[in-house]
Formats: sequence, structure tokens, C-alpha cells
Amino acid sequence: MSKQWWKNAVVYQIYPRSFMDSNGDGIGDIPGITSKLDYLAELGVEVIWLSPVYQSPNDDNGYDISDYRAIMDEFGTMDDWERMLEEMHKRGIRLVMDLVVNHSSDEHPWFVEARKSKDNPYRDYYVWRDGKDGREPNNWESFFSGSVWEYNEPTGDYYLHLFSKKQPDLNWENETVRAEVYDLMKFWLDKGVDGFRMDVINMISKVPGLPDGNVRPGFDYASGAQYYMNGPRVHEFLQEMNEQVLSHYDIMTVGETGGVTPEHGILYTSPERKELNMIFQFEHMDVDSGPLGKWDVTPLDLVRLKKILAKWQIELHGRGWNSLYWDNHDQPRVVSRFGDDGKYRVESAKMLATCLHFMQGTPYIYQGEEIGMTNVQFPSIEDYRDIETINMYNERIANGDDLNEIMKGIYAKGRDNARTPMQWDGSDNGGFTDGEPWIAVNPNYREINVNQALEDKNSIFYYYKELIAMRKRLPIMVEGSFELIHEESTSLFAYMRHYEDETLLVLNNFTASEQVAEWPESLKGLEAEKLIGNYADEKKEATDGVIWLRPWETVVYRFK
Ligand code: ISL
Ligand code: CA
Repeated sequence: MSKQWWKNAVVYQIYPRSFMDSNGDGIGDIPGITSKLDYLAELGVEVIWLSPVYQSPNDDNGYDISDYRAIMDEFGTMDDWERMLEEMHKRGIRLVMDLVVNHSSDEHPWFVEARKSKDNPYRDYYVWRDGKDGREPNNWESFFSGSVWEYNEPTGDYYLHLFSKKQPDLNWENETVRAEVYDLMKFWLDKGVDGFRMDVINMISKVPGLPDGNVRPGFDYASGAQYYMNGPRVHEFLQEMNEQVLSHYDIMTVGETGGVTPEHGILYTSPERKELNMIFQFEHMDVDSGPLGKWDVTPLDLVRLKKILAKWQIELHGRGWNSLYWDNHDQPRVVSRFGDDGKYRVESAKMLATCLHFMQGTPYIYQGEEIGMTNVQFPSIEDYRDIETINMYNERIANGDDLNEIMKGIYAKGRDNARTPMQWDGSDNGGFTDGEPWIAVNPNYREINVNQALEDKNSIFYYYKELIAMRKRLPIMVEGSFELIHEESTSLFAYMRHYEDETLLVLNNFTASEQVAEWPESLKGLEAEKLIGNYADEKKEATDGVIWLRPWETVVYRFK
């Protein structure tokens, strides 16, 4: 039944807490979102992915849900939500909601019941194990530091939480749990939502027995990833969900799936398997990390980045479907991360946008990316709000690690980089709130803001608008095959797209210096039409046998 409308759409992600505050309590909310829909319509996005707005104690900003059928008080009411949806649909914008069902909040009535006694009817909604030799049942480490196990006094055993101890994992082996999930999905679909982004959906099936992982010397806990990512029954569960729920609606689905290769990608997204439309893979989010993981900051390895993205492009072509993203609410700002957030902020933001949007797949824009918002460096841990950041900080301080090293990691990779409030204008707090924002606004809001971008015809905003519009006009952007060129170049990310009798040449300079490279043999002598670029003035003749790019330059040519 799917019309596959999501193949040429661009998705815009809203992190509601930081988008727009309508009532001065310092917290972004649903009426705030509704008030900015004209702005998003102007940008041209056709789908909004909204991070969780359900009732939640906010241990992890809404990714810990205590009522799947209610709106968080701080964000507004169900009426506000319904009005927002109506206003989106009026503007031709579809709404994708976040589905967080690997875990619930510990304040969800299911868990409140489950933890009371071993014979409670909800006990089996969660994952319980006895301790081993006075310790946790196994050695897995939580994403948010420490053990994945929490001791529960009334029952004398432990429950599993891959994330915070206020996010107990639901037991997907229990078919009643699965039926509950399908029910709540229908609740929202029947209200008219147009799809789901499924939080850590490839972690719902754990290997029975929950075996220990291998502890590295000097560490207390091990990664258990091989025992819960892409687990034994995950495809069975997704096919069941598809059959019972998804297939009955004209919607789009995107799974958040860490630890996947293109082989997994095909299993999750190939249409005949009837699971998901697309997934978020994370391989390209590791290209600036060392062996110790995300906080082990290293310079970008451009060759690695290109090879990873090229591999996904080629292997999923005709077999599955890619999601394309640089940013989301868990990642640092891409212009700071892979671009230059100083002198060449505008050029490098446009270059990164071009590089991503000309690949095959559905592009995602994270709020603020379209105006080139940057990372932030707050002076003290007191200024940070993210549970992952705070837990990591406390653990490493207790461990005697160097404070500067810790802060260096937070500045480069901390999730709050993406969560500072949206910068709407140059007034106090960037126009986000009249009150005290729940997290400080990036101090650069007087220069970098939406107002400024809308007034400048050469802004990053209008460049994104053009990229979004091009995807509608040019089938080659959606359908074309992908070919990486100059693979080993440590400065250029260059590729071609091929479709019918057309070729696109997409050239991106990832450095602040001029770059010269050989023009592809197959295009020599052909007439090049320039489609888009980030330098206004013309440069040297494009077909003189060399690629010549200025600092952070991007340019796309079409050949027929
Ligand atoms: O952000 C991360 C740390 O680098 C990731 O490990 C992240 O926790 C992982 O991608 C899962 O993310 C999703 O589920 C989490 C939630 O905190 C994230 O915000 C969400 O995107 C638990 O629900
Ligand atoms: Ca508010």
C-alpha cells in the first residue's frame, strides 16, 4: 500500500524541549512548534520527526515514557497536539512520532506494578535476573555508565536497563508486551500520525542467557552489544509489528539502529521483507573517535568517512533504502564537527549539506542545522543537562581523570551541543523564551539566528531550501546509482551519480585550502552544467581537465 512518498521527501527533526517556548517557562512546547510551522513550510520540508512529547519524568528528556497515550504537561495538552497536527497537515507536512519501546520509564504504571513482587501480573513485562556472587547478574555496561542492572529491594533481584536506571528494558519475549506496543502504535496512527522513528529498535531482542561480554583490562564492565544488538528474534518481532500494525497504514518508518552493517541494513529495509522503510546506521558517526569510544576524540578520518558512506550507498542501492544524516539530538553540530565553525562557517555548512543531500536516501535536517548552529563550550558541568554527559563526567572524576580531558570530550561530542535552544533572532535568549531557558542559549545567537538567515539571500537557510526543492525536480537525486571517485584523497569527497543518460558530479572540499585533482576520464570533453555551489562567482572553466576547488568549496555539475 505504500506509495513510497518518503523517497523524495526531506525530514526535519524537532527536539521539542529546545525548539520554541510559548509560555515563558523556559521549556519548548507544542504551541511553540505550531507557531513556527510557516517557517518550516518556507524551508520546504515535507516531514517532521518529533522527538518524544509523551508524559515523562524527563530523566532522559522524554526518552523515558511514563504514559504512552498522554502529552507531557510541560509541552501542552492533547488538544494542543491535535491542533499542531492539523496545522502541519494543512501545510502538506507529515508528522513522524518517536516510538520508544525498548524501555519505558520506571514511573510507568507497568513498572510501578512489576517491581512490587515476583507474582505481580506485570512482573514479566520487564527483564529480571538474580545476582551472581553478591554482584550484578552479568557484566554489561549501560550506555549511560555503570552496570545495566539495578537492584530492586522488594523482589530481591535485579532489572535490566541498557540506558538509565529510570529506563527499564521491556521484555519483548512476552507477547502481552508486544500486543501493548502494537496497541499504543494504533492509538497514534488512528489519530493521524504519518509514521514512527523507532528508538534503538534493534536492541529489543536479547540473546537468551544474557551472556557476559569481554571486559577490557582496567575496566569494570564490558559491552554486551553483541548480545542485544540485532538479536535473535528482532526480525521476527518487526515482521509481526509490520503485519499487525504498519502494513495497515500509509506511513513511513525509520529504525534507529546502532551497530549495523549494510548486510543488516538490507535485512531491515528491503521491501519484500516487510519490516521498516529505512534505518539510521551509525558507522559514519565513529570516524572521529579512537579505540576507547566516543569520548576518545580524534581528528576526522575523511577517507574512512567516504568509504563507509560509499559502502552504504552501493550496497543498499536497489535493495533497501538509506537515511542520510549528519546531525540529531544525540550528536554534536556537524559544522563544528566536520566543517569549520569560524571563518568558513557558512561555506562549510553548505558544503556538508550538498555532500549529504546529493546521496541516495532520505535526508534528515536537525533543527538549527539549516542556519549553521554550532557546538557550545559551557564553563562548568553545572551548565550541562544531559544524563549521558553528567554520568560520564561523574564516573571519570571519581576515577581521577584529568578535568581538561573530560571537558575536551564534552565540548567535542556531548549531546547538549545539539540541545541548546533554537536561535530565532538576536533578542535575549535568541527569541526562544521570555523566561529562563532550561539550558543556556549558545552565546553566538546574536550573529547566528533565523531572522538573520531569512534576511540574507545567500544564507545557509536558502541553500538548504534549494537542495530540498532540487530533490523534487531531479529524479537522479532520488534514483541514481553512486560512484565514489578520488577515494584515497584526504581532502576531497567527490562522487558521481548515474541515472538513465545523466551523470552528476558532486565535488566537496573538506579543507580550508585550495585543492586540485584530476577530472574524471569519463566526463572529459562533455559539457557541464553547474547545478549548485557555495561560491557565487565563477571559477576556472570546469572542463579544462582538472578539478579545482577553493576553501570548503562545493559544486555540483550535471552532464547529459
Ligand atoms: O547518544 C548516544 C551516545 O553516544 C547513543 O549511544 C544513544 O544513546 C543511542 O544512539 C540511542 O539513542 C536513543 O535512545 C536513547 C536516548 O537517550 C537517545 O536520545 C535516543 O536517540 C535512550 O532512549
Ligand atoms: Ca513552555
